[in-house]
Amino acid sequence: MKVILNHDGQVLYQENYTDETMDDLLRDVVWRNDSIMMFGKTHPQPRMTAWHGEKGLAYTYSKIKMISPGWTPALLRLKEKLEKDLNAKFNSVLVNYYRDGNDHMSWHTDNEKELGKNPVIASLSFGEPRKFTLKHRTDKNIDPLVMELPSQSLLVMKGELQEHWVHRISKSTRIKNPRLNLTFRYIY
Ligand SMILES: O=C(O)CCC(=O)C(=O)O
Repeated sequence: MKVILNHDGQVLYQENYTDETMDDLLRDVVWRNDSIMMFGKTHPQPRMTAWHGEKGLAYTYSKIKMISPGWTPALLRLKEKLEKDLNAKFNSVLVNYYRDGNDHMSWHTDNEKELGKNPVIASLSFGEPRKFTLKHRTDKNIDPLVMELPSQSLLVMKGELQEHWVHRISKSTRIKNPRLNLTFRYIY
């Protein structure tokens, strides 16, 4: 794997990590239908989301509590490959499906307390490449890191990255095709 960033945390990257396809990975995914609160109003999330992993495992973000219905066969295959290749443990995956370029994810960090300190997060992308940006939280002299994540690529975030950096998937209204992203995590 290539080291893309090694300052206040690490980002590793590998193109063509897997042969799994978006169609196979979407099979049996149980979609959620949660709204988020923004400025006192509820809005549908600007993407589709699902939560899989060990059956019954709970994860809360943006005040939304999700309970895992178990692994799908394809997600379990990927989890096992990642564990072997990265020498890490994963018990869950957050599934984000961006229907087109209007769907997005705003600046945030994966720092929920269930993830523990310095989590290893393995992010796999399928379908339309989208722009992923990392921005340092406090040091304005560091340029943001912008990457296009192609289909079947793997990006790993680890070390202190979630403490010091925020990330997002920006809107890109000319994009008409969908993208699937899987972030494998370990929940304590
Ligand atoms: O879709 C992506 O690549 C980013 C997903 C993400 O930021 C997250 O799951 O925390």
